[in-house]
Amino acid sequence: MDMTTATLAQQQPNSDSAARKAFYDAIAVHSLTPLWEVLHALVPTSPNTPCVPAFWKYADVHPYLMQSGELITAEEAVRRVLILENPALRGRSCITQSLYAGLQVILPGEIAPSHRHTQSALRFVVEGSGAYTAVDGERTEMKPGDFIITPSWTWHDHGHQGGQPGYLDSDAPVVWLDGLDIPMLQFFDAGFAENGNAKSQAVTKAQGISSARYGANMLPMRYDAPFGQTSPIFSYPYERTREALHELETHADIDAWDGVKLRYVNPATGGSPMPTMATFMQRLPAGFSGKPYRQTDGAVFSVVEGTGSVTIERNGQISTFEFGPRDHFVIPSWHTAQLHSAQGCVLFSFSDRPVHQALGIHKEERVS
Ligand code: GTQ
Repeated sequence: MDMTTATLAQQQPNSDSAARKAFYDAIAVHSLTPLWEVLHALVPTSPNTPCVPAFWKYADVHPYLMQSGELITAEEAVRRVLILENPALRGRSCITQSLYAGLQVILPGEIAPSHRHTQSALRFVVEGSGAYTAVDGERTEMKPGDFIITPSWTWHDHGHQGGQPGYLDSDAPVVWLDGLDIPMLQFFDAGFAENGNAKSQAVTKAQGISSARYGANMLPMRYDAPFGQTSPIFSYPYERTREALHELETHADIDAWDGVKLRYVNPATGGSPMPTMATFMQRLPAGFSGKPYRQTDGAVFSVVEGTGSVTIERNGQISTFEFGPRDHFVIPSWHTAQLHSAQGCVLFSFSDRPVHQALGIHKEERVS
């Protein structure tokens, strides 16, 4: 040991805060920063999301959706959407750190022009009839409660046929919830997009062909995975989901946390419909008082039918939202949630669970 090392080893560290501050300032010039000041925040003892629980009552949001229709056309806006922005993450266009949600409005006669992007999208139809979405040459009707997918990098446009033959009664705006993995792709810096050269893409397939080919609990003899890891079924009609949940509520055990809850699947894999987002539909029977649970995947809810309430707790902070049809709310990561319904209700939800599962970091805790 030479003298210099010996001297250094024996010295007490200079814990003077002014000395440390001077040191931090000196290293900052070299794009360096001390881990020890941020270690606890970087590696928390449990998930410590900046997101907060939030609630969007449809009666409050609806007038603004309609006003947006007076301010801008779907064509000029490209997508006329009011983003559901987490109140703790204003300016970041996201509802959780990894998910985007918004309410899109289309008026009779309008077209939201064709484009494609690497972000995956889900549509959950909130109200109205007469609209369609087109994906990869096939159109599907949008009816309330339907869950529809736009796979990554597929051309898609939306239109409202109200006023046209066969759609004379559909004179009201159609509103749906958009759920996209925008923040995730932003995080990975992996977003690409292109505009189509026609407002509406050419219809090249019969309506219902995907559902016949992939959605009848059967698959083609030589399955071709037309959308890669994404489900080949791009519309999951509410009619069938509702019927399944109703049967289960009547004839099967009710889960003490979830009521009757099913997950949507990619029929070819049994996995989630999209690689980045899982979707769920659940029915809470009348008189349901759910037990508390928490999970690492923050989840966005759209109320389909009925009424109820959700209590969300984290570190002693409690929020309670009384919900009814077309209301939306978010339960952030690792917040303890409890669902209640006196009357009975149906809830759609989506989260980034498949990503947690792919990374082996998904965690769920069900409190008895
Ligand atoms: O419908 O393609 O809410 O590209 C945000 C981005 C909807 C869409 C959104 C989009 C879309």
